[in-house]
Amino acid sequence: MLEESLPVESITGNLETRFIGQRVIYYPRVTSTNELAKQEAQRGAADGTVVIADEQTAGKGRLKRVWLSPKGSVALSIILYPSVVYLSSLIMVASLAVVHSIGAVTGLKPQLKWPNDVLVNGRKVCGILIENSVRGNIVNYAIIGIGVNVNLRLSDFPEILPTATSLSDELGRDVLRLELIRRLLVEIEKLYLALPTGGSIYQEWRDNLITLGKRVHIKSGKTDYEGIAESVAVDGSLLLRHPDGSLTKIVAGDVTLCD
Ligand code: BT5
Repeated sequence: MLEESLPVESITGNLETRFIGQRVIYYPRVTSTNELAKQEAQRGAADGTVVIADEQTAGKGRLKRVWLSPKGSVALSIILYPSVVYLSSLIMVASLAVVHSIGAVTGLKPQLKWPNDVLVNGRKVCGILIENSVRGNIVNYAIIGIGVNVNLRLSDFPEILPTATSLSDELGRDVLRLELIRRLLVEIEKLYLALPTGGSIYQEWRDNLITLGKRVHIKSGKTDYEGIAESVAVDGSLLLRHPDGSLTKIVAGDVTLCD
């Protein structure tokens, strides 16, 4: 397998960003990069600090689910201190940056599944977990956690085999993680810095969602919904049209496509 480790200088050296990834904290093996990033943020880490690991032993998904990230994955977390008005856009920033960078590095054409999955050929190749600490209107910190299945043989992981894929499985060859990581950091910064200009990121995110226009089943908390995923709002929530014509705004949930 390519690249057993990721020396910090190989990530930061000549990285074309102003602040994201200018400081990188690397571990061969951690519990969860998001957990470590939170600790760093509480200690006042610089804006844009990245925590990255070759392997996570307790990678986290949403709702206390497990995220598998063995060697060959990319697992990284970015510490940011955004204004509260941008918090709901961070998922758009992160997911579009993943789409752009996978596309640029591999030529594959990823798609987005609301709310936080990146798919290649209908299978999950990347999960994103954003965790915020907010008091009133003050953001203490926001952590963007990104896990990408880069050089993994999915047949080694039967528990996710039916729904997941990796870049190497899709391409039939390994991918340089370093190239993907550097590109991802550049893309995230570009999209993040463009947030105050408004508009375009929401539209591009919406246009990349395979979920829209489809009949879906959504589990949100203890409630199950079924209907047509009609649109998304600028705050990232999903607008679901029910068979009786009514509309529900869903802020978070798990989507299964019915067709
Ligand atoms: C996510 O949760 O997709 C968010 C994953 C975020 C992972 C990153 S890695 C860096 C940072 N540090 C962390 O500790 N976490 C973040 P969710 O939508 O809840 O999806 C979780 C579900 O995806 C699991 O219940 C499995 O079914 C499936 N899954 C687990 N590992 C997977 C993998 N490697 N590839 C594809 N699917 C996976």
